Amino acid sequence: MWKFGGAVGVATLIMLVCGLPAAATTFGPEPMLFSTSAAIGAGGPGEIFTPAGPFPDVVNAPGAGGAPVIAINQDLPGGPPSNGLYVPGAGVNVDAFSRGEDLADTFTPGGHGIAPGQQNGFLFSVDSSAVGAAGSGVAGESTGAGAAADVFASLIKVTAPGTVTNSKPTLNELVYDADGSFGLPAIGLTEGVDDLDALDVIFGAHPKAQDLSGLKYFSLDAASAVGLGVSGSDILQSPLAPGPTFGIFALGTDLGLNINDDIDALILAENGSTFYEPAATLFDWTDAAEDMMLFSLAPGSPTIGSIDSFGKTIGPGDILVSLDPDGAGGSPGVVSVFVSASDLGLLASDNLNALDVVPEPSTYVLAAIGLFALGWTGWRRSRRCGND
Ligand SMILES: [Ca+2]
Ligand SMILES: [Ca+2]
Ligand SMILES: [Ca+2]
Ligand SMILES: [Ca+2]
Repeated sequence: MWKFGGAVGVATLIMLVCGLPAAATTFGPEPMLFSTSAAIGAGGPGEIFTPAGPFPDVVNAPGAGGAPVIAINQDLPGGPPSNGLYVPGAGVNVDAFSRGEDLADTFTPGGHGIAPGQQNGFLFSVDSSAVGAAGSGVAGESTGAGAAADVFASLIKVTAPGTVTNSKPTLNELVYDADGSFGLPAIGLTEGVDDLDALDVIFGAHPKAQDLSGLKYFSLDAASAVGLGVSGSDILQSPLAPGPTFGIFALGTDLGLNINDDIDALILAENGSTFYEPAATLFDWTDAAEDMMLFSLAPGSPTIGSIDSFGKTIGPGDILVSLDPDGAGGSPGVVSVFVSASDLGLLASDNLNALDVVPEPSTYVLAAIGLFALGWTGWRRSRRCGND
């Protein structure tokens, strides 16, 4: 199943062993799924795409890549068992997506979701109006052709409610580029035209990295949701068993959101039950008895501008969490800011519209060395760093 050896593996290893060029990222090519806000060549805004690298898999390749291809279909006439979200209709926009494996315990058995004080890479995109904090990666791209089709990373540690450390000197950096400039992993989108609006990246050594067949979790934009009788604030899921259409994982109103809110980005570490089990307190999810679900809201959502339980004003660039001491069957959860826009190097007016979390890059490096050890053994016989 794994097809990540060969040229990409060697290129990654050159970066690891020979040192990173100034413009390169500490996040290498990884299995990546995304959606867009409008149709691209391969399909509409309800499809989940993957960059078309030199290999038939879901890994974004360094440098200029080919046009994206559909990885997971919005709808498939005839129904399961094929790979799809099973959302009917033309023009539907999926605006948040996760396979439910974001730092789930299948990657680190015994640990589930983000632990207190644990540093992780938050990967995100913004919309075409975002500016970014001065000196940040978003600011660098937004002054040019636009940051909306790019993916940025912050290195974030959340120690306690409202206590957040970002160890990126520029707060965020460009890690996956729309057209693969700077030798970064390419997404295959057009700068200044496309807007990447949903993101799911799983580190290559994760057992689900190339697995597109499991349950998928997602949200629709407000207009699409109304047309299908749900809310843009609902988290939906692909069918649990062969069936005609999607199901509901969590109602926005159960999360403590307004029915007119619109979730536009999603991180989910689902604990394997396939039902939503809300955390009662921050980090409650680490025992895998609950799910870790983090999300953002779209501009215009009624909850934007309200004050959370920690005294913070909720904005469209914030990463939010719903905490529910009563559990899913009791009163609605309470929405709070988990990581604020300013902690990510965004302005309070910027909109974050795609989101994921991955282990910090040092974890990648160790695993990548093991992963590519075989290819390296052969490659090193004929080459030396700097001799090409
Ligand atoms: Ca979309
Ligand atoms: Ca975007
Ligand atoms: Ca939504
Ligand atoms: Ca948002």
